[in-house]
Amino acid sequence: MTIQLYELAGKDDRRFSPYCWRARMALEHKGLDYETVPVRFTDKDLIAFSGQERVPVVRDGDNVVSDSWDIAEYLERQYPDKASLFGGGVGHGLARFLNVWTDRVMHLALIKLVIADILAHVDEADRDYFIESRTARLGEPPEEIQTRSEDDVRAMVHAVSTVKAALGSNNFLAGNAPAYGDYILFGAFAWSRSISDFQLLKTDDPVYAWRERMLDLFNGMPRNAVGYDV
Ligand SMILES: N[C@@H](CCC(=O)N[C@@H](CS)C(=O)NCC(=O)O)C(=O)O
Repeated sequence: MTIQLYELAGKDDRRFSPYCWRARMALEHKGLDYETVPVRFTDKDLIAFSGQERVPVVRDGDNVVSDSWDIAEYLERQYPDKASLFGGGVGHGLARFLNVWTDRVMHLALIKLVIADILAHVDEADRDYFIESRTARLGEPPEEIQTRSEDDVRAMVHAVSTVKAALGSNNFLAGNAPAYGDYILFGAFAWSRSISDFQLLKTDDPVYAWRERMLDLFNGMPRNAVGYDV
Protein backbone atom coordinates (compact mmCIF):
# COMPACT_ATOMS: atom_id res chain seq x y z
CA MET A 1 0.00 0.00 0.00
CA THR A 2 1.29 3.46 -0.87
CA ILE A 3 2.57 5.45 2.08
CA GLN A 4 1.06 8.91 2.51
CA LEU A 5 3.20 11.85 3.55
CA TYR A 6 1.20 14.80 4.84
CA GLU A 7 3.30 17.79 4.00
CA LEU A 8 3.11 21.56 4.50
CA ALA A 9 2.20 23.37 1.29
CA GLY A 10 1.96 27.02 0.36
CA LYS A 11 0.80 28.86 -2.72
CA ASP A 12 1.78 27.34 -6.09
CA ASP A 13 2.36 23.99 -4.35
CA ARG A 14 5.48 25.24 -2.58
CA ARG A 15 6.69 22.67 -0.05
CA PHE A 16 8.51 24.77 2.49
CA SER A 17 8.74 22.78 5.70
CA PRO A 18 12.29 21.69 6.56
CA TYR A 19 10.90 18.80 8.62
CA CYS A 20 8.70 17.59 5.79
CA TRP A 21 11.73 17.68 3.50
CA ARG A 22 13.56 15.39 5.93
CA ALA A 23 10.71 12.87 5.75
CA ARG A 24 10.41 13.15 1.97
CA MET A 25 14.14 12.53 1.48
CA ALA A 26 14.01 9.60 3.93
CA LEU A 27 11.19 7.98 1.95
CA GLU A 28 13.13 8.48 -1.27
CA HIS A 29 16.29 7.05 0.28
CA LYS A 30 14.39 3.93 1.28
CA GLY A 31 12.96 3.68 -2.22
CA LEU A 32 9.42 3.39 -0.89
CA ASP A 33 6.26 4.18 -2.83
CA TYR A 34 4.64 7.25 -1.37
CA GLU A 35 2.30 10.06 -2.26
CA THR A 36 2.22 13.48 -0.66
CA VAL A 37 -0.87 15.12 0.74
CA PRO A 38 -0.57 18.92 0.82
CA VAL A 39 -1.56 20.49 4.13
CA ARG A 40 -1.89 24.19 4.92
CA PHE A 41 -1.14 25.48 8.42
CA THR A 42 -4.85 25.92 9.04
CA ASP A 43 -5.86 22.49 7.70
CA LYS A 44 -5.60 20.99 11.19
CA ASP A 45 -8.60 18.75 10.52
CA LEU A 46 -6.66 16.96 7.75
CA ILE A 47 -4.10 15.64 10.24
CA ALA A 48 -6.40 15.26 13.24
CA PHE A 49 -6.11 11.47 12.87
CA SER A 50 -2.47 11.78 14.00
CA GLY A 51 -3.49 13.18 17.38
CA GLN A 52 -1.35 16.30 17.06
CA GLU A 53 -1.18 19.45 14.94
CA ARG A 54 2.11 19.43 13.05
CA VAL A 55 3.46 18.01 9.84
CA PRO A 56 5.12 15.85 8.66
CA VAL A 57 2.79 12.95 9.31
CA VAL A 58 3.24 9.57 7.67
CA ARG A 59 0.39 7.12 7.29
CA ASP A 60 1.61 3.65 6.38
CA GLY A 61 -1.35 1.28 6.44
CA ASP A 62 -2.49 1.23 10.05
CA ASN A 63 0.65 2.96 11.27
CA VAL A 64 0.57 6.72 11.81
CA VAL A 65 3.76 8.52 12.76
CA SER A 66 4.37 12.24 13.25
CA ASP A 67 7.61 14.16 13.93
CA SER A 68 10.38 13.88 11.35
CA TRP A 69 12.82 12.16 13.70
CA ASP A 70 10.25 9.57 14.75
CA ILE A 71 9.38 9.04 11.08
CA ALA A 72 13.04 8.36 10.21
CA GLU A 73 13.32 5.90 13.09
CA TYR A 74 10.05 4.27 12.08
CA LEU A 75 11.13 3.81 8.45
CA GLU A 76 14.48 2.37 9.55
CA ARG A 77 12.74 -0.07 11.89
CA GLN A 78 9.90 -0.98 9.55
CA TYR A 79 12.00 -1.36 6.40
CA PRO A 80 15.33 -2.81 7.58
CA ASP A 81 16.03 -4.43 4.20
CA LYS A 82 15.92 -1.12 2.34
CA ALA A 83 18.89 1.26 2.25
CA SER A 84 19.81 2.29 5.79
CA LEU A 85 19.16 5.88 6.89
CA PHE A 86 21.52 5.80 9.85
CA GLY A 87 24.04 3.08 9.05
CA GLY A 88 23.69 1.45 12.49
CA GLY A 89 23.70 2.53 16.11
CA VAL A 90 26.68 4.87 15.96
CA GLY A 91 25.30 6.69 12.92
CA HIS A 92 21.93 6.91 14.63
CA GLY A 93 23.47 8.68 17.63
CA LEU A 94 25.46 11.11 15.48
CA ALA A 95 22.43 11.89 13.33
CA ARG A 96 20.53 12.71 16.51
CA PHE A 97 23.16 15.33 17.35
CA LEU A 98 22.84 16.84 13.89
CA ASN A 99 19.05 16.88 14.26
CA VAL A 100 19.28 18.95 17.43
CA TRP A 101 22.04 21.23 16.05
CA THR A 102 20.07 21.92 12.88
CA ASP A 103 16.87 22.66 14.81
CA ARG A 104 18.57 24.94 17.31
CA VAL A 105 21.42 26.59 15.43
CA MET A 106 20.85 26.39 11.69
CA HIS A 107 17.10 27.01 11.77
CA LEU A 108 17.47 29.93 14.16
CA ALA A 109 20.05 31.53 11.89
CA LEU A 110 17.84 30.90 8.86
CA ILE A 111 14.66 32.25 10.42
CA LYS A 112 16.34 35.64 10.83
CA LEU A 113 17.20 35.77 7.13
CA VAL A 114 14.07 34.42 5.42
CA ILE A 115 11.06 34.25 7.74
CA ALA A 116 9.27 37.25 6.25
CA ASP A 117 9.76 35.88 2.74
CA ILE A 118 7.41 33.07 3.74
CA LEU A 119 4.56 35.60 3.85
CA ALA A 120 4.48 36.00 0.09
CA HIS A 121 4.23 32.24 -0.35
CA VAL A 122 1.79 30.96 2.25
CA ASP A 123 -1.75 30.33 1.11
CA GLU A 124 -4.00 33.35 1.79
CA ALA A 125 -5.97 31.23 4.26
CA ASP A 126 -2.79 30.78 6.34
CA ARG A 127 -1.46 34.34 6.31
CA ASP A 128 -2.98 35.67 9.53
CA TYR A 129 -2.37 32.39 11.34
CA PHE A 130 1.26 32.42 10.28
CA ILE A 131 1.84 36.00 11.41
CA GLU A 132 0.05 35.52 14.73
CA SER A 133 1.55 32.14 15.62
CA ARG A 134 5.10 33.15 14.71
CA THR A 135 4.83 36.49 16.49
CA ALA A 136 3.66 34.68 19.62
CA ARG A 137 6.38 32.05 19.32
CA LEU A 138 9.30 34.31 18.38
CA GLY A 139 8.33 37.50 20.22
CA GLU A 140 8.25 39.76 17.12
CA PRO A 141 6.39 39.83 13.80
CA PRO A 142 8.20 38.16 10.87
CA GLU A 143 8.95 41.49 9.15
CA GLU A 144 10.73 42.79 12.25
CA ILE A 145 12.74 39.61 12.66
CA GLN A 146 13.99 39.54 9.08
CA THR A 147 16.26 42.58 9.11
CA ARG A 148 19.28 40.67 7.77
CA SER A 149 21.54 42.58 10.14
CA GLU A 150 25.30 42.06 9.94
CA ASP A 151 25.12 39.91 13.07
CA ASP A 152 22.39 37.75 11.58
CA VAL A 153 24.29 37.23 8.34
CA ARG A 154 27.43 36.45 10.35
CA ALA A 155 25.55 33.77 12.33
CA MET A 156 24.65 32.02 9.07
CA VAL A 157 28.20 32.33 7.73
CA HIS A 158 29.40 30.71 10.94
CA ALA A 159 26.86 27.88 10.72
CA VAL A 160 27.79 27.25 7.08
CA SER A 161 31.50 27.23 7.94
CA THR A 162 30.78 24.58 10.58
CA VAL A 163 29.15 22.42 7.92
CA LYS A 164 32.09 23.03 5.58
CA ALA A 165 34.55 21.88 8.25
CA ALA A 166 32.47 18.77 8.95
CA LEU A 167 32.20 17.97 5.25
CA GLY A 168 35.96 18.09 4.72
CA SER A 169 36.76 16.38 1.46
CA ASN A 170 33.71 14.09 1.57
CA ASN A 171 30.91 14.38 -0.93
CA PHE A 172 28.30 14.04 1.78
CA LEU A 173 28.18 14.52 5.55
CA ALA A 174 27.72 10.75 5.86
CA GLY A 175 30.78 10.09 3.64
CA ASN A 176 30.66 8.83 0.06
CA ALA A 177 26.90 8.50 -0.07
CA PRO A 178 24.14 10.54 1.55
CA ALA A 179 22.28 9.39 4.65
CA TYR A 180 19.77 10.83 7.08
CA GLY A 181 22.21 13.39 8.50
CA ASP A 182 22.49 14.95 5.05
CA TYR A 183 18.70 15.05 4.76
CA ILE A 184 18.35 16.77 8.11
CA LEU A 185 20.61 19.61 7.04
CA PHE A 186 19.31 19.69 3.50
CA GLY A 187 15.81 20.38 4.83
CA ALA A 188 16.99 23.83 5.93
CA PHE A 189 18.32 24.68 2.46
CA ALA A 190 15.26 23.22 0.71
CA TRP A 191 13.04 25.38 2.94
CA SER A 192 15.00 28.52 2.17
CA ARG A 193 15.12 27.86 -1.56
CA SER A 194 11.38 27.22 -1.74
CA ILE A 195 10.37 30.65 -0.45
CA SER A 196 13.34 33.03 -0.74
CA ASP A 197 15.81 34.26 -3.31
CA PHE A 198 18.28 35.13 -0.56
CA GLN A 199 21.69 33.74 -1.51
CA LEU A 200 22.71 31.66 1.50
CA LEU A 201 25.77 30.12 -0.10
CA LYS A 202 28.52 31.46 -2.31
CA THR A 203 28.87 29.38 -5.45
CA ASP A 204 32.54 28.57 -4.68
CA ASP A 205 31.71 27.25 -1.21
CA PRO A 206 32.05 23.45 -0.82
CA VAL A 207 28.71 23.55 0.99
CA TYR A 208 27.17 24.94 -2.21
CA ALA A 209 28.65 21.96 -4.11
CA TRP A 210 27.20 19.64 -1.45
CA ARG A 211 23.79 21.30 -1.82
CA GLU A 212 24.01 20.89 -5.60
CA ARG A 213 24.68 17.16 -5.11
CA MET A 214 21.68 16.97 -2.79
CA LEU A 215 19.44 18.75 -5.32
CA ASP A 216 20.41 16.16 -7.93
CA LEU A 217 19.47 13.15 -5.80
CA PHE A 218 16.50 10.98 -6.60
CA ASN A 219 16.41 11.98 -10.26
CA GLY A 220 16.50 15.67 -9.38
CA MET A 221 13.27 15.55 -7.36
CA PRO A 222 14.49 18.26 -4.92
CA ARG A 223 15.71 20.52 -7.76
CA ASN A 224 12.40 20.16 -9.57
CA ALA A 225 10.35 21.23 -6.55
CA VAL A 226 8.87 24.72 -6.82
CA GLY A 227 11.41 27.25 -5.59
CA TYR A 228 14.02 29.86 -6.43
CA ASP A 229 17.08 28.99 -8.45
CA VAL A 230 19.60 30.19 -5.88
N1 LIG B 1 9.84 18.45 15.68
C1 LIG B 1 8.89 18.40 14.59
C2 LIG B 1 8.57 19.81 14.14
C3 LIG B 1 7.44 19.83 13.11
C4 LIG B 1 6.95 21.24 12.86
O1 LIG B 1 7.15 22.16 13.64
N2 LIG B 1 6.26 21.41 11.71
C5 LIG B 1 5.70 22.68 11.36
C6 LIG B 1 5.88 22.97 9.89
S1 LIG B 1 7.56 23.36 9.53
C7 LIG B 1 4.20 22.67 11.62
O2 LIG B 1 3.54 21.71 11.28
N3 LIG B 1 3.68 23.72 12.22
C8 LIG B 1 2.27 23.81 12.45
C9 LIG B 1 1.88 25.11 13.04
O3 LIG B 1 2.74 25.96 13.27
O4 LIG B 1 0.68 25.27 13.27
C10 LIG B 1 9.47 17.54 13.48
O5 LIG B 1 10.69 17.30 13.46
O6 LIG B 1 8.71 17.04 12.63
